[in-house]
Amino acid sequence: MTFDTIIRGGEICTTTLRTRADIGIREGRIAAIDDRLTGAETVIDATGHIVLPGGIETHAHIAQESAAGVMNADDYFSGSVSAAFGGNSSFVPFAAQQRGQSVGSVLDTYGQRAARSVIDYSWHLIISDPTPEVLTSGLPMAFERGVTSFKVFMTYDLVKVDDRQFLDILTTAGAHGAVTMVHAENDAMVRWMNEKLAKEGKTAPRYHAESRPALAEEEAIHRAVSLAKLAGAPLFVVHVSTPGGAAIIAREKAAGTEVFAETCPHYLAFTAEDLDRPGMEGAKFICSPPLRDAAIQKVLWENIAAGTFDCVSSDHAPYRFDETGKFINGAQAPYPAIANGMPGIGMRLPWLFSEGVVAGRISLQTFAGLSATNAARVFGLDTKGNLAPGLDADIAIWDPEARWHVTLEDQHDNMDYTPFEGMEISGRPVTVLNRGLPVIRDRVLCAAEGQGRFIARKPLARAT
Ligand code: DUC
Ligand code: ZN
Ligand code: ZN
Repeated sequence: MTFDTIIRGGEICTTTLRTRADIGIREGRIAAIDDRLTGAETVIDATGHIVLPGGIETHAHIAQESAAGVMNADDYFSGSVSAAFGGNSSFVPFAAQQRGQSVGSVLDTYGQRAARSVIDYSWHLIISDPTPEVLTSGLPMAFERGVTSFKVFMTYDLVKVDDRQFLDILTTAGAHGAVTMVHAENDAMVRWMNEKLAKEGKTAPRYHAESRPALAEEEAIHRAVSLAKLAGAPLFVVHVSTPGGAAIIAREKAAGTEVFAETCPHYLAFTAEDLDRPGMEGAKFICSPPLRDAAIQKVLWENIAAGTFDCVSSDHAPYRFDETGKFINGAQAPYPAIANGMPGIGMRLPWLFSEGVVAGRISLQTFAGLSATNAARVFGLDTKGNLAPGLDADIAIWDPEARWHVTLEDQHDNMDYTPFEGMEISGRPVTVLNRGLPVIRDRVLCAAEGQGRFIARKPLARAT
């Protein structure tokens, strides 16, 4: 046999290619892309389907304690299964340092947690305690182990770093070609708003949006970019939710600054009005930065189409609608005490395909870039994110004609709600391969627990 598997008759689409051809897979890698390949043990008929690079999810909180110490609802099994049903063949969740913890201990902890994954994985290392030891030996050691991206928070008491610490982290990261990701919101503005709203008795979920104004994000993105420029280090701004933030990214990109960014489906699919659903239902939509309004959605879409955003990421932060998650501080907790985040790892790509490609807002090629190729480039997954001979056979086969309504059961995560419930979606991944092995086939899970492998990533390829 020439190949282990042939994917036959699909329409192959990458950022640079759109053609009808077969893909031959051998020993987990793409061996050939050509017309009418023959000679394989397994043939997957992709007639009428679109064959894309397997999605790479680069913003997900899996088996992670939140900034406030609440454990996510998904472990690496349920999180990776949900990701796979959503068209992803690999993901890069976070490994979060608790203050006082060594980097080695963080990576060991997450190594044990991630051993259950059904798809390949790596981590971005969240740094909350940049001691001299962490900076001089912890981060270089992480880098040696193939963890080539770090993340910092500019807000949240238990994890935030100040500007001086941020500069130190950027400097170390930049020296190694590591990308520093940032949650950019002005901490003092948010605290000041929380106090003001509390005094006015405004503690219902709907006030969450008001408490984290666009100004807080825009100021922090501007500051983060300035710090990164001063340090000469690459920066990735996560979950951009404002036109002002997007404008800063677009301007800096045009000027040649090494800045990257993402936005997330929930900013495009929902608005602050969802926080005002009856009773405590609005708690399901509490995430930070908060949901905004329809006007910003239009601008974010324009920026997606214009290339301001390298990725559209789920920011899957699953907290159940019960006392283990959203209401860990009580069923009527004021909004700042409600667990912060929304689930969506299984919906990122189906939603983006439907509302982006099918609705005519972005091309299929742009979709390939936003779902996988750009993430692979920025985060150093050099064997993934594209369809070409020699690369890992990480492949998602989509049925572009599928029409379906979202239900919780479809998500395959460990949540008790999906914010996307009932939405009509056009297009769906049916089969996902990771290193040539089916993870889901015809929408049935066929991967064994622990089939995923750790990906030792490369540094960002930097312009000279
Ligand atoms: N930031 C994230 O990146 N995810 C969930 C909540 C948050 O504040
Ligand atoms: Zn964040
Ligand atoms: Zn997040």
